[in-house]
Amino acid sequence: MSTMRDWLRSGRADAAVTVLGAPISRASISPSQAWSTPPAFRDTLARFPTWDADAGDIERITCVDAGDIEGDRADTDAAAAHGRIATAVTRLLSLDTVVVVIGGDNSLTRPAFRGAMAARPAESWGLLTLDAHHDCRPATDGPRNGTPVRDLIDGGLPATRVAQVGIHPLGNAREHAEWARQHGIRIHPLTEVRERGIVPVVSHALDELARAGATAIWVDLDLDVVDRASAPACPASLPGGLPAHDLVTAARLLGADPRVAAADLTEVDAAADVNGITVRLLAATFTAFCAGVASRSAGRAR
Ligand SMILES: [Mn+2]
Repeated sequence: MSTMRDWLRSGRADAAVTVLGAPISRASISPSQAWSTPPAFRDTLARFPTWDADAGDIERITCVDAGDIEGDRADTDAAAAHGRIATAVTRLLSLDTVVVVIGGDNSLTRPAFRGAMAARPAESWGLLTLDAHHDCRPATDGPRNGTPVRDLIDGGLPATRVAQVGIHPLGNAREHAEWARQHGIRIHPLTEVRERGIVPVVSHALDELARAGATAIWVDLDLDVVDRASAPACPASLPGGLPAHDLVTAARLLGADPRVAAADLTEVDAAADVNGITVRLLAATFTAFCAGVASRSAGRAR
């Protein structure tokens, strides 16, 4: 076994990491074929080794591919697929494994997070996003890829248990940014990341969530946080976004933190990619996250 694709295929039932594909795009505000991404992601893992020079051997831990939920292409909206995502996440997180959901558009974060809460109700769940956007639009037309954070807060998640890293200065309407700030979301804009560096900012955000009482953290990695030159397949990525290496570094750091129980990687539309740039970034981000999980205390690795 030498590539991440082989590692994913080597699946064991009691794996440290479980991958779930969520091929949905009906809830995307911008036209998207994000349903095409999970299979492209798996193929691209063949380009990545199971050894991370910064974090060590990923094969110290095992992985299982739980496959894809049935997507939303045959449906008129994402509602039924959202239900399938919640059910699948609840089932998988009932086991002692770190779940990684591969989207699909960012609307999946709401049902996935709710599924996590149902699986482990004794935990106080927190949400850490790397996203150019607050995703705090009102769900006037139902849950979309721009509404999950507001949906979760309106549904009872304390806003102080939400931290957002990489908010782009040109990515949000004023009223949505004000909603986020007024409700108490911990906001770390791109400019702060540039000044302080990605590692101090992500570490700070994790500590803020812990201080707010979070005992388990869901990480939402919306790849549109990254500069459009490195994430051309994300419908809403912008010029001047996060450098690709900052996302990879953040993923490794987050994977290594035992408070992080699950993650999603969203908003990549593989059908719109340019020379594999975005799907390879997706695969690299996943690989770094797994390297982080592998570097957790030896007692938990298996
Ligand atoms: Mn988003």
